[in-house]
Amino acid sequence: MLTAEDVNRLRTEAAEVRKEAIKMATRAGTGHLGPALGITDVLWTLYSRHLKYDPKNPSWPERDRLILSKGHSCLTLYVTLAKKGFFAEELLKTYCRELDTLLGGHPECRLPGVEANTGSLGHGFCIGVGMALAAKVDRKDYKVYTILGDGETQEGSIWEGAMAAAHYKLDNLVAVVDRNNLQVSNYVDKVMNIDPLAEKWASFGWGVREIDGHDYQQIDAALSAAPFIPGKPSVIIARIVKGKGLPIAENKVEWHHKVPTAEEYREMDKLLSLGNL
Ligand SMILES: Cc1ncc(C[n+]2csc(CCOP(=O)(O)OP(=O)(O)O)c2C)c(N)n1
Ligand SMILES: [Mg+2]
Repeated sequence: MLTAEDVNRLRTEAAEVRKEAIKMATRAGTGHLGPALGITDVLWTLYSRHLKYDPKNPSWPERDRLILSKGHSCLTLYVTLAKKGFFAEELLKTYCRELDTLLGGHPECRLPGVEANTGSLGHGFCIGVGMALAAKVDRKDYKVYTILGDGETQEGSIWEGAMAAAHYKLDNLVAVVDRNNLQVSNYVDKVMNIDPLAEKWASFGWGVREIDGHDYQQIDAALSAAPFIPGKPSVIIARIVKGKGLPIAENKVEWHHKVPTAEEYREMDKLLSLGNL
């Protein structure tokens, strides 16, 4: 259970992560801002309270692993990793602005703290399944967390991975599905309906919880409770608002891959005190 002070701190810090991501996307003129803003609260809670890591030794063998399977949402992952000490915050300025930057439009494991190159949807989650299986084979205690999109679960590979994780009893694996109901150009249920999602995961042998992905108490409680069923992998279906925290972008399909114009930035600056670019 988080104290009111914990919740306030998480909220204030997550707001800073969002601001930085908005600035980075605006400066670069590119980025998947909506998808990245949506997962900020889950990401920040994970890195602040749950993941075991040493930013000075990113390949510490005992560390927990986080795989951003929906790799296009990397803006807020980059900011989170910088704020948690994996690399200098100064590097954030190079995001999609310098040839050979370590901070491209999709995450690469050349960057300290990134566990796998992701962006091709349906793959990161399966890499996470493999890492969780490796922990079992090696008798290691680390946990593997992976964040996937709801549209991403239309990929067949997700269900092969889900089946394998249950088969191998990977109770050290936690998947978070960003249930924002949107994908690239339309609503998920218009493109290809994935409901009933909780029942699907349960029928594949997973423990399932559904939460509000912006409620820190619920995020923290679900992450603390995993594994939900002994011997089974766990999935948290997090109801998320795509674009959360940037009012013009919230729940707007076009903000999947849109960034603020100079005019929009000025408008949002008045509301959010974003500061100079
Ligand atoms: C295999 C593959 N196909 C298509 C794409 C292009 N693509 C990038 S993001 C995206 C939509 C993803 O929707 P969702 O998983 O719901 O993520 P959200 O942005 O809503 O969090 C698509 C189709 C991709 N990255 N990988
Ligand atoms: Mg989605």
